[in-house]
Amino acid sequence: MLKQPHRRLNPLTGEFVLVSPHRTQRPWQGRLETPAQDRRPSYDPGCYLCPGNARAGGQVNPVYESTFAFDNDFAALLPGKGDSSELAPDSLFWSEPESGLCRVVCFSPRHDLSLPELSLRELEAVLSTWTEETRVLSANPDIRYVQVFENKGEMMGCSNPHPHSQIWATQHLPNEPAKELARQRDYLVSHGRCLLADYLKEELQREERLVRVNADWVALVPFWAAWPFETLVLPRRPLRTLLDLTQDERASLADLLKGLTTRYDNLFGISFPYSMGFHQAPCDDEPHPEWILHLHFYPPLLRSATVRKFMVGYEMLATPGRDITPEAAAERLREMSESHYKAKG
Ligand code: H2U
Ligand code: ZN
Repeated sequence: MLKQPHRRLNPLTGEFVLVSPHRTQRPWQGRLETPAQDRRPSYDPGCYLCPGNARAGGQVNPVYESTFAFDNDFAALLPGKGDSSELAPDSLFWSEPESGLCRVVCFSPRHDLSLPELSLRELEAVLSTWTEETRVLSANPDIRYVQVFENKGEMMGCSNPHPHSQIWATQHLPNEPAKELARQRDYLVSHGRCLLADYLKEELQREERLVRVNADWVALVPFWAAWPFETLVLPRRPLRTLLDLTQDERASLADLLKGLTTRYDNLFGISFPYSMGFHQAPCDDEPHPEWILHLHFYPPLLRSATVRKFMVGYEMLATPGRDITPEAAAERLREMSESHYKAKG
């Protein structure tokens, strides 16, 4: 076990993370605070996202029975190409129009069920909806990137407890996928192989950072994780986007996500907050042989349901850091049961 402070490189972004294992207060020795129990009704008449209710913009939701997708009533982007007459890509004052579409995807009519509490069939329906949304958005000639993500929990600034995700599709490649594109491209050019395929192969041999695997997918704590319980989900086959999954791969991804998110909830006995999302290849009509589809989970919690990690100070001004090692975090998640704490009462 590495005990000395060191830095690790994130090959997907080219950025370092500082690891200080000698500072580790082993997190399971910390007090387990009693979490606020979230007991929600299965239907909330005041919820903007429940079936049959009116949304904030006045539209009325259908009485949906599975997933439900709609245009965000307060979209951050507008469709079309934008008006560039007032904006200039000018050296120190660069500005240019950004256009796109924002969608909201409710996971289920149930107000009280988050991803780990859905059945495998319901989880598959969520994956199918994300896939169909990706299909339509990426066929739009004005769209170059489709970002599917879920922002979960009050701690992450999620505005509505009804389980839902968002999709923002944009004219330009956003920052994070742009870094990943450049790094994956460089790796393909210099090695003749995919960065994430090589990485997965190595992690499957080393085993120490694996959390949950099945026939088609692997969830692990990446070697370069910055968030305490960050995970990366990788396909065993080189898939580029959600459109490449077979029905079997969708079913096995549902299985993997249910297992992983159940472990997250069981870690501190709460509905575990996080931001998660898919990084798919850009939809710019290029083949993208460098790209491997993957999912990032970025949870903010560190030691208990109420002790979170703050990315502040040195991390904002210099380099993100962590105490608990990625290997220790993976071990903690591996130890977790996959029977959900709520089901146990
Ligand atoms: P969060 O994922 O941060 O909770 O955001 C929920 C989104 O749902 C948010 O982008 C949208 C908000 O604009 N929304 C609607 O489109 N209609 C509503 O009636 C409520 C929320
Ligand atoms: Zn609701």
